[in-house]
Amino acid sequence: MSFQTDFSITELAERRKRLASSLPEGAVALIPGAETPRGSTLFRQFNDFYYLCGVEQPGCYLTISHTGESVIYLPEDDHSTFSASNPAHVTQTTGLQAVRPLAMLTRRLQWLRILYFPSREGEGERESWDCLERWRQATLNDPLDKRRGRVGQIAYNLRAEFPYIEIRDLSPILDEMRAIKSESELVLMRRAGELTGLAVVAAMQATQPGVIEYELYAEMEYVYLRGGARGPSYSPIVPGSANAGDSHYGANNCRLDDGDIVLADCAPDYRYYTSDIGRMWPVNGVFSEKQKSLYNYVLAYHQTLLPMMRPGAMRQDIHRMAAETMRPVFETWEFASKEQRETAACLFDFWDHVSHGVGMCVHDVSLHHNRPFEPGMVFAVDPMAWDRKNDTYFRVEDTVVITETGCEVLTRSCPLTVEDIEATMRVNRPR
Ligand SMILES: [Mn+2]
Repeated sequence: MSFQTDFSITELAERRKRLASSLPEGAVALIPGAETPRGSTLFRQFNDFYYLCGVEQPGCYLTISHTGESVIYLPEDDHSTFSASNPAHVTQTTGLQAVRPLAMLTRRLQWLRILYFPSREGEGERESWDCLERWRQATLNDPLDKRRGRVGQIAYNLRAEFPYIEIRDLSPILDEMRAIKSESELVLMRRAGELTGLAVVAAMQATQPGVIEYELYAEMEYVYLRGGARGPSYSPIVPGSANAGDSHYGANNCRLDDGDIVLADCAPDYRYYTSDIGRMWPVNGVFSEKQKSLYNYVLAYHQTLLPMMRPGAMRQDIHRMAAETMRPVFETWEFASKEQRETAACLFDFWDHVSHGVGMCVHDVSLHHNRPFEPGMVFAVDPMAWDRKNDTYFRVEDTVVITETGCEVLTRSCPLTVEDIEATMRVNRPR
């Protein structure tokens, strides 16, 4: 496929127009697309590029001038559906104003004074901006490697080749735009959220003592693929009790035993959009009293946070208000032990209940951290009782979108309460 079908060409044109209106006179934005895949993997476009024009073809560039003119530069590759030798086909399909061969791009740049270019690395398969930053730092610090990533390398080359062009950061403009999801983006995010929840249901129903963590992941991936997703949007995290404290555990190769609890943190890449979830359930299908008391407490915290998600709310106020609401609940809660009570107390000081943004990648831009919530912002609500000292860990994570009046939970297809989880696990359980 060369061109997406999920957004109208009018909506894509409006995005480009909005970007153009953020540029000063005479400036041009340059957005690089993803390169040709190195292995036998399906090509996946960079998110920013896809967001602005929907073209899925390796090695392309997009320019948007402050007047709104958008031009796509295509590598000269006659195997492609989209080809610079058939400009009418490209412009009619995409709504872009012009198509040119890639060789003409440097000529276009020569005359520029101000160029807007992303500082963020392009997000591709299973990639979020934060993991890309870590990768870029690691390779740059390696004295014999020094790679910068595709986008970083292009920026470096532009500075070397056109030292007189002032290069400004395009990423904050794109972050602003991508942080607020349109209705057509939310259609995809609802489906991504639904698949995320249904996949956890499948994993719950396949759980029994003796199962290996990766078997549960396999159940989830099956649901993604059956549902039309290309696979997971990040490396799946399916730790049993022994590994639950490691929030980025990914080996998924340990056996789950009677009495253990298991966490699933996994979501699909569904037509360039994703979701995020964290659910925990008992391997034997029934929460012990001890597990139940802490799980229910974290759930109560979660259910205190959700109604506070509405337009105009501020993250730090919500953290404070939730702590105030939960303080008297905590005082009278019957915890199973002193250690458990200490673990639960961690929630008051946890700083990330209203967590990262979610969108085209699982750790999407997070503009809701320090400004009032707006309709269309999507993020994870993820209260966590995480006690390294006592080696216990409980969390309940959902992805929500802010609406005009409150919020909508995108991952609500996944059971949440002890009763619903246990009832889910009784269905089709192998005996
Ligand atoms: Mn998360």
